[in-house]
Amino acid sequence: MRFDVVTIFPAIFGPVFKQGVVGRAIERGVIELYAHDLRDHTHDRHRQVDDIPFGGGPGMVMKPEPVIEAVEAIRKTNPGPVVLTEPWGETFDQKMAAELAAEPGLIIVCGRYEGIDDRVRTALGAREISIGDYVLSGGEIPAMVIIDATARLVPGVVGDPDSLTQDSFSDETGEVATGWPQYTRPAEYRGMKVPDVLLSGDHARIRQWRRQQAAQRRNPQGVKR
Ligand code: J9N
Repeated sequence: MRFDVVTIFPAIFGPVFKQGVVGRAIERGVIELYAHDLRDHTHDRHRQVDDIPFGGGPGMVMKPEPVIEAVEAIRKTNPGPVVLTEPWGETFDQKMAAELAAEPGLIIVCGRYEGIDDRVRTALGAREISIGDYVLSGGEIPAMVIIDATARLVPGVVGDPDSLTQDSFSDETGEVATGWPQYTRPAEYRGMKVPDVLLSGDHARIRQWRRQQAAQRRNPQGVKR
């Protein structure tokens, strides 16, 4: 799967995705990630990517031409949908990550300022996506969230396929959250002991304990549902 990002800060994507699971997947060629400088698609001396809003009001709006031209160039090699990161978009979740992971590619435009000229959305048939109800100063962090969550669902990105068959609650995407308390060595730390059952070797009891703990975590007040 190929990811292309259009941003005024392309340099910040390099270090973030050099690390970890996604970084290794890029090294292995399972996914590709390219960050494009929006300013490379301007035509004026000042490389201006924003302008004042028609109708007045505070802040600046991202100009349509550089974004549309950048995406048109990227589309020649990336057949995926176009996503605009905006605080008012559809809320990103695991289900959306799974939908996007089924695409051959994804093109993400990082918003800045008060928004992107709405002709970008209409001209490109783009989808607006939010990562949650809070206002960030730009779409770069949302783009990273979308890329990370989506890339992990691309076959071959997450190494251990065992994590998908574990007896834990996995949602419709196959992504796993165990939901039970985890412990590792040492078995006792500052007088705090790992629950005996986990050291017992009795796998039926362990499974039962984990199920009960996970249920309690999801519903700590014990509300009847
Ligand atoms: N969820 C979310 C996105 C944002 C953005 S995108 C561009 C500016 C702010 N804030 N919150």
